[in-house]
Amino acid sequence: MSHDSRTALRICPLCEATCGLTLTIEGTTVTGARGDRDDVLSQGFICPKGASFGGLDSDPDRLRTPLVRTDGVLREATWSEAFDLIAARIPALVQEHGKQSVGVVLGNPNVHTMAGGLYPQLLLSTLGTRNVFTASTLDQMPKHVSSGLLFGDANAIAVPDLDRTAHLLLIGANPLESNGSLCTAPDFPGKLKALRKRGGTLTVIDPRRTRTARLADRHVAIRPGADALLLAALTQVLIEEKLADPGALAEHLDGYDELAEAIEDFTPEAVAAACDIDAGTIRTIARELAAAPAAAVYGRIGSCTVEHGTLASWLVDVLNILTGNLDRPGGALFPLSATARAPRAAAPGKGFALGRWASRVSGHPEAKGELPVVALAEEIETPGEGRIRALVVVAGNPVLSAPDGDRLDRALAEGLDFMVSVDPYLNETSRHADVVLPPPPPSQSAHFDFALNSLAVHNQVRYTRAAVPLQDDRMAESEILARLVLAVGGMHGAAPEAVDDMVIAATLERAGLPEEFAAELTGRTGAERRLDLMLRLGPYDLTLEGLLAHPHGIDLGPLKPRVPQLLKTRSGRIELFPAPIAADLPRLREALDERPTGLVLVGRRHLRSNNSWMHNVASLRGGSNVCTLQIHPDDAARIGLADGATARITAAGGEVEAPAEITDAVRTGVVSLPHGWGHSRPGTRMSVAETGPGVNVNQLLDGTLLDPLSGTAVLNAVPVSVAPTL
Ligand SMILES: Nc1nc2c(c(=O)[nH]1)N[C@H]1C(S)=C(S)[C@@H](COP(=O)(O)OP(=O)(O)OC[C@H]3O[C@@H](n4cnc5c(=O)[nH]c(N)nc54)[C@H](O)[C@@H]3O)O[C@H]1N2
Ligand SMILES: Nc1nc2c(c(=O)[nH]1)N[C@H]1C(S)=C(S)[C@@H](COP(=O)(O)OP(=O)(O)OC[C@H]3O[C@@H](n4cnc5c(=O)[nH]c(N)nc54)[C@H](O)[C@@H]3O)O[C@H]1N2
Ligand code: SF4
Ligand SMILES: [Mo]
Repeated sequence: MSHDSRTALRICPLCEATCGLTLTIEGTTVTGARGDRDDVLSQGFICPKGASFGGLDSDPDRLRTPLVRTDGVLREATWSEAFDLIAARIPALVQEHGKQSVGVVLGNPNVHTMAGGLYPQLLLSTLGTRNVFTASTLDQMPKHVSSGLLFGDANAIAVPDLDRTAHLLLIGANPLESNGSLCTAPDFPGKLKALRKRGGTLTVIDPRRTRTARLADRHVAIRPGADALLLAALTQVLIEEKLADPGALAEHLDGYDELAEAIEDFTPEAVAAACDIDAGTIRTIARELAAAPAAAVYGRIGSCTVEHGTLASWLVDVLNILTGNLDRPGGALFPLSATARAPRAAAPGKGFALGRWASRVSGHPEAKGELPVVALAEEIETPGEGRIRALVVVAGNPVLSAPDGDRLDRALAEGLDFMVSVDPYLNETSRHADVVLPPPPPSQSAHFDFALNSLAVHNQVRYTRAAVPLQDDRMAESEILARLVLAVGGMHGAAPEAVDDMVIAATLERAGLPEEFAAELTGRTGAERRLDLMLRLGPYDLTLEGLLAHPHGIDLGPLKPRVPQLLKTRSGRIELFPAPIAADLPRLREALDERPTGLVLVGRRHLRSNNSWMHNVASLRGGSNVCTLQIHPDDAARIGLADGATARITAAGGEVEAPAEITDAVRTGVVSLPHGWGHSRPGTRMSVAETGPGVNVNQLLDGTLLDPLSGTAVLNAVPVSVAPTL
């Protein structure tokens, strides 16, 4: 370390684990990162991505200034030029073509930034558009829908109590690579090992023998897309064999008899062939689940981004409920974050409605106020009233992350009058923008996990201020988004704090508190003052000052039962068998007889990669982090494909070529490609990523396959054909 080096704490924003990092800083550059041993949640854990924080932070390809398109070319511009242009264009478009003419895309990193937790909702309410698309319909929307229907609250998501459970049934998740999702748990691998060590059991359902599966007592290589059938059969066994015992939840349940009747025919024998799992194994899994002193069923990407994603997500909770494990220590519990509204008395709520409106072109029902991302391109391309003419993208790269990127790419290039991207990189999506607004690197940003704290396996709260002062030419992302709200809303030129003051005033009014309360809030920025208010109104009576006094965070204790206070259904009860689910069940019954005749595609994640935007960090590249087609030796032999040879993969949306990686880690009948690759489009500035671009797996999808209840794209269990290239 040189004489001027120092350390600073920073919560890692690179995945859902939210590890506390201790950064080494020389001058204004982050030169190292290690796990913060005193962090109340992560206790020193770090992964290779967190360790590469410095490289990612100081990536020379990060944009330093806004870009503004003049004469067709994106050029560096000042912040005022950028916002002046937005203020000149968007309100005028809305004036002429109406509110629906502006679409909004919110990408995944919004859950990893403080700004993303505070401003997008205001952007949407200011614009008043229904053309809202987020990464959720490429991801967890099925879980929101099933939670909305079961509990009346789309954000009431139970997480497995990893530290106390005795039995974990893990479906379509690979936390050894992903570090966990909808389950914030630093050192997920360590927690799985600890579960085994204390005598607990781990069962993994995955068509691939992943690193997670290799840790398990039992790995079941299910046929992709069949999880809802498996879960229905597990439920059927619990009911038929009288193993169901919801325990304390019994008095809060509605619909048990209807459920029992509806799934009667999903017996292990009936689903076995479709799942390619023998009926005896299914019965054993169900019995073990029921017999465990405490157990949790947990499903993730492989159970969500499939044709029956909502049914599978619902059945995960049904199993937790029927075994008495929902809302019980050691089972699956609802976290209570420090910025959540303080719990209210148990009472009926407003319930959760689906399909309150529909997309203009294909009539896809909304879910949670969103339309499916797969509908974005057609909403830009198809003429008529309500066509999207301007697009605001915040932290999203749908050209790579959503199905049929080529089509979306063309729509963005040819179909828009105006586009704004808030993004640190000039990438496959932002290259189409007329204005790119780059947030500062993470070291120059404060961090608070508004979303992920409500998914954490242990209640806690942490806040880290910027580790490095904001450079002169930079603008904090909170300020960028506040100014964006003002510019699109016809209030350009007002102070960005005005946005925060409005929110604070509205929040105080709702809480029945006097306006003057605002004067008591502390914080250096509007965002901090809002955090302070949320902490004060939250369930733990905290303040920003109090939190700042605990730089490694405050431990708020293990998860506790929250039913019935948490329920917001109209009945005030858990709706075990909601009508939209009942209406979708016949589709699952049809799947009993379906058998794929050819190969199906599934995805995979690599520890040292993250969706589409981390391939530009040289130190994270290489090794197993490559875009190869994994294929079983038997399938490869049948096709005549040699290891390392180029495979051509063809499907409804197009074709791509990738090197074959022959491995029996994928089951027969299944091939796997990772997503987020395909960095070969011109006009981007990702100089490292483009040296080994890989291919875009999502080009194989045409966007027609989706889970109808949630609008979530089918990204797994997609029929493909594979051949060697000549
Ligand atoms: N085939 C297939 N496709 C998938 C998936 C899959 O499993 N298989 N997974 C899906 C899932 S789960 C998800 S969540 C989506 C993700 O879909 P997206 O959110 O569209 O994709 P990301 O690659 O996460 O892109 C995030 C963008 O945010 C930018 N960014 C990074 N940090 C910041 C920041 O601090 N502020 C701002 N404003 N921008 C930032 C990046 O440069 C990038 O442009 O992809 C989905 N696509
Ligand atoms: N290193 C890294 N970490 C990440 C990300 C990343 O890109 N890289 N992305 C982040 C994001 S946005 C998310 S949403 C999370 C996702 O977190 P996870 O859900 O843990 O992500 P995956 O590693 O994609 O695991 C999905 C698993 O499902 C399996 N699968 C595919 N189809 C099926 C099926 O039909 N049935 C079953 N049972 N299994 C199936 C796949 O083989 C794969 O092993 O990870 C987050 N963390
Ligand atoms: S596990 Fe996730 S949060 Fe923790 S260091 Fe790695 S990338 Fe960061
Ligand atoms: Mo995701």
